[in-house]
Amino acid sequence: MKTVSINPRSSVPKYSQLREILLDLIEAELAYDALIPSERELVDRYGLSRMTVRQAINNLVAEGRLYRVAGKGTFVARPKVEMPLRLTSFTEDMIARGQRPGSRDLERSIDGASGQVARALGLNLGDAVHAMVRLRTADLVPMAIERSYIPVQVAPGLEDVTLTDRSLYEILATRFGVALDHGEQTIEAGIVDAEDAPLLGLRPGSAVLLVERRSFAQGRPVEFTISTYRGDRYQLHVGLDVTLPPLAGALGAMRV
Ligand code: 16G
Repeated sequence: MKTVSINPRSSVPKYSQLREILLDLIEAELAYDALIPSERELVDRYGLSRMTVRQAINNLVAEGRLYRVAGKGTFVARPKVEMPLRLTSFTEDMIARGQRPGSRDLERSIDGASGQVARALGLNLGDAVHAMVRLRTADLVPMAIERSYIPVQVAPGLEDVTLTDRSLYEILATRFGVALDHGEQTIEAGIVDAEDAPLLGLRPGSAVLLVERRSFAQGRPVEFTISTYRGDRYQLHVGLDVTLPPLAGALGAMRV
């Protein structure tokens, strides 16, 4: 049921009730980048304190549903991007969404594999790997930071190839003949660290999704990437199947 006014007797905190009202307003009436009513208007309209109104708005900003522009007000954010659950590249994914993919090299080097990297790529400790830290953008908006490791043996000379606004997967395929055919990914919640926050345009302590991906070519692990995705811009969506109880058939047969 739609909440249209604040119920002072409800066990639901008032800021949560206002959050629901604002979400309804966003979904029913407001387009992306539309200005929402000011704090003052919301205080007057719903008979709430300024603190309560601010808390509701702060929560929606933290969730990525609203964004603030200093001196202008609070606006409706674009819908979140669904994180692909396929072995797709950032470039392909953004192009499929009609957005312009971008990539900026933050660091490039050849390093000795650390324990974690060596385990992920099936290498010995200290084996040479290309280490790349890239800021990924969509329509110039920062979306993710990717820290990727590729065995030097897999792509000798990759250090001389610029990755600015280019696709690593495409370069691996076209220049090094590496066709990725399998991948695995772990996704967990995290908090952005002080180094990544300004690059992603986030406040320190904001939520992020930490994604670890290993991708393989003909059974061999060729890429290990740890990505930090903005929690306010990404969400996950998965289809769910029903698991039929394994004994259902047998029980049915017994009843006959
Ligand atoms: C995706 C992958 C990342 C890969 C990159 C290649 C996730 C979580 N990560 O962002 O592992 O390195 O694509 O993209 O999806 P590119 O070919 O555009 O450089």
